[in-house]
Amino acid sequence: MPQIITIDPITRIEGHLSVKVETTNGVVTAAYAAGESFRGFEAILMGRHPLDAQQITQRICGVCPVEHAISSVLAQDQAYGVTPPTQGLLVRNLAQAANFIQSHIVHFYTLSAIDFIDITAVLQYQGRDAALNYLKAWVQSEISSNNYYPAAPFLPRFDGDYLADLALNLGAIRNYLRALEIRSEASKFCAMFAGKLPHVASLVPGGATPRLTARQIQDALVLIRKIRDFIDTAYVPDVIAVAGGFPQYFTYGRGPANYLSYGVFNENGDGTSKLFPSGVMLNGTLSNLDQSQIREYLGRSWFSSASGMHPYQGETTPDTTKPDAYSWLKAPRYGTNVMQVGPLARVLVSYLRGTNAAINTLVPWLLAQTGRTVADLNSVMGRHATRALECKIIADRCDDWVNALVPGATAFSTFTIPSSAAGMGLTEAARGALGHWMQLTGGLVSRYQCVVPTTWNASPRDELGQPGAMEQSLVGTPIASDTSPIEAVRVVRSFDPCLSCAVH
Ligand code: NFE
Ligand code: MG
Repeated sequence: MPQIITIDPITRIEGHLSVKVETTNGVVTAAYAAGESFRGFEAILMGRHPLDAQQITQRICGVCPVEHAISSVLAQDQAYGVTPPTQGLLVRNLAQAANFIQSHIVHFYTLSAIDFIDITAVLQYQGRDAALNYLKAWVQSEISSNNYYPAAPFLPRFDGDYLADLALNLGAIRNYLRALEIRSEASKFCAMFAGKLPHVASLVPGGATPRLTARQIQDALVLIRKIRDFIDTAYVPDVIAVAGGFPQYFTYGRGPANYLSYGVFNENGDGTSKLFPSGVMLNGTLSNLDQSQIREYLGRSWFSSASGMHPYQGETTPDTTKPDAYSWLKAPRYGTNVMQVGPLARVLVSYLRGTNAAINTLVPWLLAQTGRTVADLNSVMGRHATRALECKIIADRCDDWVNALVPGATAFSTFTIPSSAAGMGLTEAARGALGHWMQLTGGLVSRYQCVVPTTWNASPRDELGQPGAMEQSLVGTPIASDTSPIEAVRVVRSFDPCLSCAVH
């Protein structure tokens, strides 16, 4: 008889995810990931003015609002037939890049690293750093209280399952605290271009509204150099150290070898050149993206709408009584293929395309540092490591984009809104491929469908019975303790899931 372990809620992710795994002899043989809330943003948009779309869709999430704004304005650019000027592309790239950077740093340090580094190492800290001494006192009081906090898995029951090296642990703990400050610097950097955070103000169809001064551009340069220094001296080395301490996590979390990237960070006006190119990998073979292949299946999802529709035809009608449904996520597929999206997909597609010089250098460097092959990156550690590499590549490129800004230049092209139109905005969010598909009738939104990164990764089964990417990745994971299934949670967290986005 399989043992059933339910982890509900999964902490240190965004939104509400319940994961149920079946284990036989301590190894996962099946997994079910359930998104636990309905939000209804696609329904909220019906009948509204389209210029509300980039504001309303940002409220899908407080972590990746910028990317929803970008997706929406890209859909509107296409519907209105408008192309932003170069300054507008730069401002959009910089706002979006800043959001990736803060998201990746938060994901590693605040959400994931404490699954791997030994926070109790701080008890041996003897220096005078006030923040570290504060943390030391807190850890001491937690341990003596004997509270078993799900958010703080550093209690004695997990002894022996963390990095053993005291210097590495203390360094990572120091960086955990620095990461809080760098995250806020990245958000400040974002707000320089996007007006405010979260839920930015300046991104509009046709480009962006800021007219930057030379002083603002100079300030942005100072900030991005500080952020780049943190990525180079803390984030990337800490991920490599964690990878070195947990080699088995290059074998846990293997998902389908299918990867989807819409491509992101336009380097020219028509979007044909991107920092991370688009592409589809099916069982290792790379082909060009054909967005008409995108479908959303609803066989096991709580919706009564027609299943298997392209987002230009899809609808979102909730049905809480549907037999056999178990998730509020739809199940996006490429054709009928289950795809992984996210940093791993972007880095692998870019590496195979060979168009990004930094990736051409950094991927072989990563493999040499960790003693791994490209195939091993399809794993828990591969997801963490490619996320860190892409964070470095994006931050380094920001330096060039800031230097290309022209003080006082307009970032905006004018447009008129047609009565009837359609447009799609395909971009990438920190967690993967993000698309908005919009239709207008009588100048108002008559259909709006979002297909979101975590909807791809954490989707439930489809009508063919195929589990989603995260569900497949959990299979094969050894679980040492039924009451503390930390190994399964590490697999889930490697996807950086955001269920708020996924159910939208
Ligand atoms: Ni709520 Fe989001 C990102 C988007 S994930 S965080 O990144 O779109 O599904
Ligand atoms: Mg949707």
